[in-house]
Amino acid sequence: MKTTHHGGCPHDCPDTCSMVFEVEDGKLTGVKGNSEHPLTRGGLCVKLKDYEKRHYHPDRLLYPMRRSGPKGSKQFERIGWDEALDEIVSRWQAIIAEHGPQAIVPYSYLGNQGLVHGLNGGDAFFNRLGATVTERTFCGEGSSTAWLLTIGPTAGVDPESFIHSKYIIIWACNSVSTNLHHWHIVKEAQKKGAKVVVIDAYASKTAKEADWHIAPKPGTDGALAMAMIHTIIEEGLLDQDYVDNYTLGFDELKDRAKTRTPEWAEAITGIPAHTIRTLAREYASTHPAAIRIGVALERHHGGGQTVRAVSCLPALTGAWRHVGGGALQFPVWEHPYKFDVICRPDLIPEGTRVINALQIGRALTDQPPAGAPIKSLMCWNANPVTQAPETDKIVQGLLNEDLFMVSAEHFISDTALYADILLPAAMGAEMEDMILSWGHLYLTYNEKCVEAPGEAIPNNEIFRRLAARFGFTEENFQWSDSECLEHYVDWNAPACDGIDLVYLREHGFARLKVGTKDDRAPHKNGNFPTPSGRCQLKAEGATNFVAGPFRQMYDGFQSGEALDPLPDYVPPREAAATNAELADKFPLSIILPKSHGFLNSCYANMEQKIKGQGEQFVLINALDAEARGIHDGDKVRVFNNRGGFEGQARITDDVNAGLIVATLGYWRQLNTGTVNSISSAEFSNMGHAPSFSDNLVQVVAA
Ligand SMILES: Nc1nc2c(c(=O)[nH]1)N[C@H]1C(S)=C(S)[C@@H](COP(=O)(O)OP(=O)(O)OC[C@H]3O[C@@H](n4cnc5c(=O)[nH]c(N)nc54)[C@H](O)[C@@H]3O)O[C@H]1N2
Ligand SMILES: Nc1nc2c(c(=O)[nH]1)N[C@H]1C(S)=C(S)[C@@H](COP(=O)(O)OP(=O)(O)OC[C@H]3O[C@@H](n4cnc5c(=O)[nH]c(N)nc54)[C@H](O)[C@@H]3O)O[C@H]1N2
Ligand code: SF4
Ligand SMILES: [Mo]
Repeated sequence: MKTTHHGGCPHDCPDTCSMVFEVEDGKLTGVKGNSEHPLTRGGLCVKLKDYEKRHYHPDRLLYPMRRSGPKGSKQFERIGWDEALDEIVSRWQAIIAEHGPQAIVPYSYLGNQGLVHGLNGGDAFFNRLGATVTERTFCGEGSSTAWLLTIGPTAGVDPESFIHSKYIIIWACNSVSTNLHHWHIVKEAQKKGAKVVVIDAYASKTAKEADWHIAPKPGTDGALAMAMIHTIIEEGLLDQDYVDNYTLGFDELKDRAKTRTPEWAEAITGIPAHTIRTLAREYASTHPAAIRIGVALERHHGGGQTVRAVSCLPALTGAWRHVGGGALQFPVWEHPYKFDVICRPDLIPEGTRVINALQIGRALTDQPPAGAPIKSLMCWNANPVTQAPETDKIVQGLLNEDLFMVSAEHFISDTALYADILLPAAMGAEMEDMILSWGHLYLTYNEKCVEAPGEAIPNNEIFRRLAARFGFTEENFQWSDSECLEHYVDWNAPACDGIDLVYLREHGFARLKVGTKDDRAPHKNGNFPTPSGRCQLKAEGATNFVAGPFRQMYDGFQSGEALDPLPDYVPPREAAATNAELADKFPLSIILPKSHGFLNSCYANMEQKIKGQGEQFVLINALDAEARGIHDGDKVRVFNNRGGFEGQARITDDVNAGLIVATLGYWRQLNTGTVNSISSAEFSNMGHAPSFSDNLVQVVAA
């Protein structure tokens, strides 16, 4: 007999689709999008539409394993759970006795977005253990720092309210691939007459469907935004009343913007001055106007400042006055999750050191952190060998015989490959959870409806068992998954009015009580949740900090380093225009965005998904290809001082001369290097954000 159950897509994707699991004879036999969900609308994406195949994939990790050959040889032998956990505990106890608990480093990210089994599942455990704190700034922390300084922790425009917008700017977001269920709404608005402008460094799938594609050089969007500010002020396109009543620092911003002319920006961005003026005029005079701020906007040296400049625009024009006007960053700010209960930062011993996940390669090799040597790494919900920068260093570090490495995984990923102990983790339909969304305003429930195959268990059970072996008695480690859900959400918050677990179990999802898409205009009358209550065009006395709902929740990092109180253009670290010496050797800029057919590195090990996505390709302009004797379809090598990878050249006008594009996710064990072999682990200038879009390379025929 077939039964259906409510699911939530656990992947790191803003859409957090509400799904329907179909179960027959105790097995997951199909998945569908929930047709009642206003965003999911009955459809999933190409990655998830046959999610059951991932559950029962022949390569799925089913049993605990111990390494039986050299590190990285992929030789493992099956062991039992007790044996695996006993070995982990005895190795850790020995390490703690000799070096202290900070010699142990946890490493996780959003591979699973569940409140219980996701990002923070292991934090409470490792905090209690006294392990090193790993700061997670993969995604959105620079943008969040900028947003908090300017707008405050608010969702901004409801993604659903875009249906009312008449002017939509999608800024550095490839929605067709990465935010599909928002794109449907944008398309509908377009049909109703909205103009859709996509600002993307190359002609992405989304840019191709826009009414207007504007392609600045990567990392120069800050100059474009500043020139828009200049034009809006100089041409009197302001909503002076809104500016006077609801913003802070206008005179100073006006002063700053005086010299940031469209002509100045043309020289930096490559966008003609008259185009910038047209964009500014259209944007300021068409209401409602909404800006979707893509995560990619932060991924270069000046990323934070760029997001600040962009975040000022809707206040200058009064776009916030209208339903469907303003800017959208992460709606997760309005979700009432209790991260302090989930992560238990209160358990972190005072003075515990912090290392950053993006710089794990350096920490394991040439730049070890002060204090205890790193003797053990436990990785779950993350695959840094494929996803983190400077991967050659990470691999070098993981090959160290002296590093005791544990991986909890679904597959033997590029990272799990180097583990000493592998732990099989349960997947979507095999565990109860609520899935957070950073892309909409719904709570999403996921029912456990099948047993995990083999001996796989959910992450939270792994940490419960470890905590029991260490004798940890905190209540977090005693709660069942259902009890965790009771404690992890602030059910008494106004946003949860009328919503509880009983409701969620019955309906699968619930919209937070934060207004409706047809009436929500949260900053119509200012009401910005900033210290001043105003949109802070100027943030007096601001210092750099790491903001972000997904970071480890602790207050340890405040760099103290003063930030420019005003937004401005901050040039890329690696670009022909700003680093001539480096560009001499490595003349091409490269951007490394998401693949349409993979979810970060997930699915890039499944034959059908690789077939759909195609092999690793390198988009290159005819001018650059000709200059290097490269023909369409040739195998090319892309490299710089940090490393290299290979891909198939696709000669195309989709990229301008001087820029190449290669998408992310392909597995290193199935390819020659990956895109992150060349990327830099340097932070961008706010929130310790990554700089994946700020790299120079050379390309040659392989
Ligand atoms: N070049 C480049 N690099 C990038 C980016 C980019 O745009 N360009 N983007 C960055 C961004 S935005 C992000 S968010 C990061 C993402 O970086 P990661 O989070 O490391 O990416 P994933 O490939 O999704 O890795 C998640 C891993 O967790 C495993 N997993 C999934 N669910 C579970 C579970 O329930 N339990 C356990 N134990 N394991 C599970 C999956 O099998 C997978 O191997 O990558 C960053 N890296
Ligand atoms: N199919 C698919 N969907 C995903 C993911 C995935 O891996 N695959 N990953 C999920 C995750 S973790 C995240 S964070 C989101 C990210 O979603 P997006 O923010 O859409 O991320 P990207 O695709 O990396 O980048 C978006 C666009 O920004 C452009 N871009 C890069 N640098 C610049 C720049 O300096 N200026 C401008 N103007 N454009 C630039 C790229 O060319 C790209 O087309 O997607 C999520 N959804
Ligand atoms: S990956 Fe994103 S679009 Fe695809 S099913 Fe999951 S939440 Fe929906
Ligand atoms: Mo991300």
